[in-house]
Amino acid sequence: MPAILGIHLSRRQFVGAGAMAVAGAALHASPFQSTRPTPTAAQLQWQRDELALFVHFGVNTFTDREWGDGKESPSIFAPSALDCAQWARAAKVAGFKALILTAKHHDGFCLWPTRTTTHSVASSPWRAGGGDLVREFVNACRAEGLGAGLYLSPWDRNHPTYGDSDRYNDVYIAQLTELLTNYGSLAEVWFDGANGEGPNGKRQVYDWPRVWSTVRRLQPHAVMFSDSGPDVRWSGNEAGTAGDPNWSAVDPSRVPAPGTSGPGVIEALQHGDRHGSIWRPAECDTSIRPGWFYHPAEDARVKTADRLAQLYVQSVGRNSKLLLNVPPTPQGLLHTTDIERLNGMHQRLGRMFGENIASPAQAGEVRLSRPAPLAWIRLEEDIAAGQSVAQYVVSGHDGQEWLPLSQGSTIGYAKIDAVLETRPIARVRVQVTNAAGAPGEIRMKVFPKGAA
Ligand code: FUL
Repeated sequence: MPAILGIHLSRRQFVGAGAMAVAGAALHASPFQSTRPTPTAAQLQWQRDELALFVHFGVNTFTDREWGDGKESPSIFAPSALDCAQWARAAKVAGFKALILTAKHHDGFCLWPTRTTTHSVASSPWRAGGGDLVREFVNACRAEGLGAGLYLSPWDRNHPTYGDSDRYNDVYIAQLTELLTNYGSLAEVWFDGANGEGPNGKRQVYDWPRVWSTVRRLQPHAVMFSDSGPDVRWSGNEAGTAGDPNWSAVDPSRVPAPGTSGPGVIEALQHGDRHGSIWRPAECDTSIRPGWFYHPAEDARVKTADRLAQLYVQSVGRNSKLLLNVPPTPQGLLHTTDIERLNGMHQRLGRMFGENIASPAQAGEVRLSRPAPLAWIRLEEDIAAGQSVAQYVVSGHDGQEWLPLSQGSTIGYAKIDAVLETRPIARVRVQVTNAAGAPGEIRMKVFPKGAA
């Protein structure tokens, strides 16, 4: 009987083995769930994209504010050189696989010529009122082979029906229907949870079942994001970092959808649930600048390439996805500093993870193509079959003995660990010491020190 639990056992063997000694420690008694949640094809694709670019653009870009009050005149919306192709090109070059645009933010101004309100680009001087920014955006994404997603704020500070629940719900569904039917296939639909109405503000009760069924019906391949799903959940902060551990499954009773209030909800969003019954992975959103919208005063406060590369490790490298906001200027272009930082991030990631020296795994152990001091180890479960690993240890052999390299809890799609050991390593192995289900083979990628 193998003394070490995990990768070199088949699923059947693992389940049959029950509680066995694991590298000297007993496997915690809880029995494996017989059926583990698994991702849909859309959730799998969403996760494999790893990086998406968030684009906050609208009347706030012209008022220098973060939240508009809905009283802005459409006449202020006048980007002088708007070029969605520039946004998509910058995203593509930097390794991003999808973009998500604020089709409508909380101020209610619509970036497409909707029939539901005159508060839209149709009333603006941009393209003499004949423009459709959503159209230009999706076309630009497609031209680069990137996924397109749309953010449609439920909170609407302009529409006169907001707060008259049934009437506004009809308006909201009409807006959603326009976006879901007129612009081809969408990768993601983003429902923001913010509401700043305050105690004396308007009370709107959203019809989420209707919203979700509308998206399912009209865009069956899109994932839906909100604070708590239904397909993708918020990671619980706007810093761009995932929790550790981070389970892709959740217990729906702990994360009422949508909403983030209530005891333990943020923690549940950050960490997911080992025993969760529903696959609902976490998305990490943050902005390259302090604000979500462009402000000239923040031109010197753009995140550095190093920080962005670190965010990749703390999001994608913790079984999540990074949605990085890069807001266009009032010209309608991404700022040159932001593009330079995106390119810098891409170059750093290329240096950090460009050379995998692991040969194909044999029974959880990989031989390195050359002995080297190591910088990073990337572990991956085959999440198409679910997520199982709850605790693992990675060791490296230097030709004489096994040395500890890293240890952690969950793996999921990817877990990236920095290696502190400085001696040259010739072989690397991973041992699973606790699991929620029968773990399949764990892929290991090993990156040497030096280049970064
Ligand atoms: C928040 C919003 O209030 C911000 O303006 C931004 O859109 C962010 C992504 O979500 O809830």
